[in-house]
Amino acid sequence: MMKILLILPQGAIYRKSGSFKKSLRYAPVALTTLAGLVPQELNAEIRIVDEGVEELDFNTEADLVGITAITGSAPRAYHIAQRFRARGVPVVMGGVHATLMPGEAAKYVDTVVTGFAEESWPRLLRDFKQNKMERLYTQSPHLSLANLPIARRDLLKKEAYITTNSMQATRGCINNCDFCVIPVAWGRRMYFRPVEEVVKEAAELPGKALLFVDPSPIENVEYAKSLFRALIPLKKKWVGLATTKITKDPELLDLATKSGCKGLLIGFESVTQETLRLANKRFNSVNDYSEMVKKLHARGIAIMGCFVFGFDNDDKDVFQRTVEFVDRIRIDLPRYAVLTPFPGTPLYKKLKSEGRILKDNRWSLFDAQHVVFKPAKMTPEELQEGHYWAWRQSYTAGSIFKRLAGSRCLLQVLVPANVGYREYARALPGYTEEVLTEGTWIDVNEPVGGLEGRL
Ligand code: B12
Ligand code: SF4
Repeated sequence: MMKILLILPQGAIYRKSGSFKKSLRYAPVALTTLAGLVPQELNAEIRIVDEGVEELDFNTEADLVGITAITGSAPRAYHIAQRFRARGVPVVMGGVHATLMPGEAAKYVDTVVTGFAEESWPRLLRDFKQNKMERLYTQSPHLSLANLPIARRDLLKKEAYITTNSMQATRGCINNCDFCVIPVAWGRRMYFRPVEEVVKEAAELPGKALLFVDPSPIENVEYAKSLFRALIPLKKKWVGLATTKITKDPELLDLATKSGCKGLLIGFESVTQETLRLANKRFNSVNDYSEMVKKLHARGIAIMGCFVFGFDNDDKDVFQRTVEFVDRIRIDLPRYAVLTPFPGTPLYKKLKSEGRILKDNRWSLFDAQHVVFKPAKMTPEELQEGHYWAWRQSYTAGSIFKRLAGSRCLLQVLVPANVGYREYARALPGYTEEVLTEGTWIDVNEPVGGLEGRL
């Protein structure tokens, strides 16, 4: 019987021993999806290890290892690959970082898979069985998300997550925000699962809660409306991600509410309109933010609001202005990121051409919590300290109380989540470069190209 070991490596902050607690953690989707895609005829034994909730045993028996990685966890992925390959176990890597940097990944693993793998992964496994696995598998030009097998949630440590009912209806995004990886890695287009298949899967999941990991299913309004309409009879409650556009279409918002939407992760990004223009996120309107939040709260929808620090327009006042704004408009769960030039993005190209990337290739630091470039209107240290300050300030008891008292949405989830982020905020400064790079491996002296590093 073929033994397949699928691994989700985590950076130090998010590892089991780190500061990202269960109250913030829901089940990951990539590996359960890949496990579901393993062809039946291979009769394989599959194990999933998420380093966020368990320790990886490097001696685990396996015929083939599959690793997924985002940029911040790529060095950890390479380290893990090196350990298994030293034992003679072949390693395959896929996911966003391998898609952005296939040439780099190929130096550390046997096979690289780029793009969405619904067609290529089963093909790879059949090739492996016949001893003819290739070095690179790319996304099929005819990729379809119809008739897909159901994700193997049964392989997860169920008790380690707030919910294992994570799922998806769409992939990709049509927008083109300057700092975002999604349009670069997967193209500016969306892929859709047939609505009836999504609803069937949702109906069969246990309990009332659902979590959609789609970057923004509402970018195709007609698809989103038909999905929401079809979800209404299930009487489930769901949280997901969406752009600010969701509040601009009253029918869409009403349908989302009726379908059981209880929480949305929204990228507000900045409280300055000019910054949004520079970041190519013009559809966000700062003047509307307060009204938007009121509209969502009035429908019982809580908001995880994401903000980014370090844009060229940001000066040292940006932290205080943002924190005050977040308190004033009552964002239920604020999340701050440091602007990060992920490889391949327009932002990366701009900063690289200006000689402003300070930590190129030090991917462990590319976790959106650490400064890896030279900001325009402050020093890197001021940006890092201001970022830590904003996290701490937004998660003081006073701020949590003010925000939640003003919102009163989904309190059974948001009180523990706020407490979880309070701990996370306090722990963040402890994750220094030394801590983050420990247990990871990448030969930083070796010059690694950007997208030109493709195979
Ligand atoms: C949901 C999500 C989250 C959730 C994760 C919840 C969870 N439990 O899954 C939360 C909100 C917690 C989160 C956090 C973060 N996230 Co996030 N997240 C996403 C999002 C929107 C969806 C991920 C997903 O599940 N997709 C569905 C699966 C099925 O798709 P997939 O992973 O791409 O897998 C497919 C293929 O890539 C391929 N594949 C993947 N792995 C492998 C492995 C093998 C062996 C093979 C063969 C194939 C393969 O096959 C799959 C099927 O086709 C993505 C955007 C995106 N569209 O991917 C961002 C994204 C991955 N996140 C991103 C970032 C930056 C972060 C944070 C660092 C943000 C922050 N500010 O702190 C943190 C890091 C957390 C951590 N643990 O390290 C970036 C990564 C960029 C980069 N280059 O690193 C992305 C791309 C968003 C973006 N716009 O830039 N995230
Ligand atoms: S709207 Fe969100 S997912 Fe789409 S490109 Fe912009 S940041 Fe990325």
